Amino acid sequence: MAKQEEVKLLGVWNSPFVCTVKWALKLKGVYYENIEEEDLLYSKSELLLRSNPIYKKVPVLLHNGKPVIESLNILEYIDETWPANQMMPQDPYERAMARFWAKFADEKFMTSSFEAFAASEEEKQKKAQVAAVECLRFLEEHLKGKPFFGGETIGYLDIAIGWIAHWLQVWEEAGSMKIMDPTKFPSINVWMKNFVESPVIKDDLPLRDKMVLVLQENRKTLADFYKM
Ligand SMILES: N[C@@H](CCC(=O)N[C@@H](CS)C(=O)NCC(=O)O)C(=O)O
Repeated sequence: MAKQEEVKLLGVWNSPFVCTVKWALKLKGVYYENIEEEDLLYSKSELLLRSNPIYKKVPVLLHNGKPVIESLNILEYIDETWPANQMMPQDPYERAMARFWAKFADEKFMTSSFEAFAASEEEKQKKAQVAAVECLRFLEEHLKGKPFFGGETIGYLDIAIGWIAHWLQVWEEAGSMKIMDPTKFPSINVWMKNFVESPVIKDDLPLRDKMVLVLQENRKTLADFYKM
């Protein structure tokens, strides 16, 4: 990285979206300054409001002062800006597919699995749990016994949906429910282990027990905030 470059990451310690960006920067060997929001749900910093006035969400990557927002978009920006350890597949069809699965996991799987933890009513929780299991079935089919979605090594899709390997268990525990069944999803099960044990990932995983505790304490607040 050229000396004059300045890279800052605005985030919070327990955000799956923020961690995907941390993993990508680590994979690329990019040094960055980590800046944490203190109370994201109730009071956002001036820097966040200025950098992401539309969504007011983290992560925000500040590259030489210029903000890049939306985690999947940030991952692609990182891949194009620092070409070492290419994350995106070279083939245009494979790239389109990787983007598709990343969006699917974000929009369908994350929403349903988080709702299965947080939803205020039991019926809503159960419905979300069924929807989440269905998503996992599709991901299992897509992975088909490969060590990583990127093939033999971690790629864009692994990073983009890597939160599954760590956060899903946290939501299951905090919500006293189960989505992941290793006997039904053996490839995903192996991938989860491969992913969290990988040298690029393992040092940038928020503490599991701390996350469970925080989620249990704030379940109602989160359900209200996300209108679940
Ligand atoms: N689609 C966004 C989602 C980011 C997101 O939801 N971030 C959460 C933290 S995990 C946030 O900033 N929440 C504050 C809010 O919703 O006001 C992305 O991929 O970057």
